[in-house]
Amino acid sequence: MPSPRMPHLLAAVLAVALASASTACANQAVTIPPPAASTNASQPAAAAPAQPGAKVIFDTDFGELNDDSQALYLLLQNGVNVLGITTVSGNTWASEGAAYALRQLELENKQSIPVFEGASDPLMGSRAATLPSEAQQFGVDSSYAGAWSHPKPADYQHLAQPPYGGYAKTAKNNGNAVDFIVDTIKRNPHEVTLFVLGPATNVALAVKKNPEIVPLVKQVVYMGGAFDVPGNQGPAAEFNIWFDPEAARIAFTTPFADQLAIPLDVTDKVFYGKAEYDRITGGANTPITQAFKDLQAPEFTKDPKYRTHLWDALTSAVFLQPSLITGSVVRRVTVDTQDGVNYGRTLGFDPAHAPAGAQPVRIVQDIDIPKFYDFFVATLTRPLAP
Ligand SMILES: [Ca+2]
Repeated sequence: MPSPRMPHLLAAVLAVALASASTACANQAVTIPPPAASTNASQPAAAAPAQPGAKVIFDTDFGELNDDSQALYLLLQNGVNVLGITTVSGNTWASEGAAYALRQLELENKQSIPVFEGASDPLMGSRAATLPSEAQQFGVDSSYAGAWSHPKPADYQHLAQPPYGGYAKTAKNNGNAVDFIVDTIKRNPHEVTLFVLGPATNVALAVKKNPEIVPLVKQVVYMGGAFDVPGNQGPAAEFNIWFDPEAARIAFTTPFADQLAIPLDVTDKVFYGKAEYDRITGGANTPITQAFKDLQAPEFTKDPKYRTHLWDALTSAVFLQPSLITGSVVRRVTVDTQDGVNYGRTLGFDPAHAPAGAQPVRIVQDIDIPKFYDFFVATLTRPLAP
């Protein structure tokens, strides 16, 4: 769905990248992990975080104490070395995400972590104007459209409402998010895990502009997709993929050495409600637990039966504690980018019968939910990590 609203910079970058990337990508020497069978063995969660000091780039459509925010708390509270945060439009505008991320880093005394504002529109441009048509023709749920539900702010310091606690004193980094991803991976070859917690626009631009980074990425971890369950933005697509299907297709079909997806197949099974909220807020006050009280209490006061999912938070949890995974499967993955009812559907194929280009991705299907919540609550109720 091309759109005249595609920003000139993005268009230029993509045009240059697309012209050179296909052959460059094909020349990369990449180790593809062998297909693995489903696993269902339940293992006890380790007591200590598995990834202290791990290097992460956190690519995100960040909101105030939303699932991206909770995912960041989990990483930082467990000693992960977050090298930088790159924002992308999805649930929020990229500019809003930058403001919210800066504010949270200030709350955690982590102002040294740089925040880069990334792509404001999908590769093929905004579809905000055609949402009614998508809803009418394809059953897309247009009642929720993330960033497209409200006007884009003038910039990250002029949101419709200031962030919780006010605007951060720290400014965003004025560099380019895509260049930051590229440069950081080159400076830390085979060491960086790329978290993709929103639409994959920044990642797609990075691998198309600089395909030489592909074999240097240690791992890509996605929240996204719906393989054997319905979408949450209509019958076929999960929101992150639906927002920028072309970017998701580029990302999933890039021959990264190691790709891990946490899709709706597992996140649909994990509910967060007042019982979990009470566990987090029932103990000593910390800046984190106070934020939960200030931002979530009104929802539970209004409706004690309110519940939601934790999406991105599960992504951080299984990265930190892989033993939480009790069921997963490797499939070769691509994304349907044909205009129609399946626009944005993630397609996972038997590795032995997959179309050309689809890459192996480990898809998480089940986690140990009680152990996840023990880990989630323990992490979020500890004093702030130094
Ligand atoms: Ca997200």
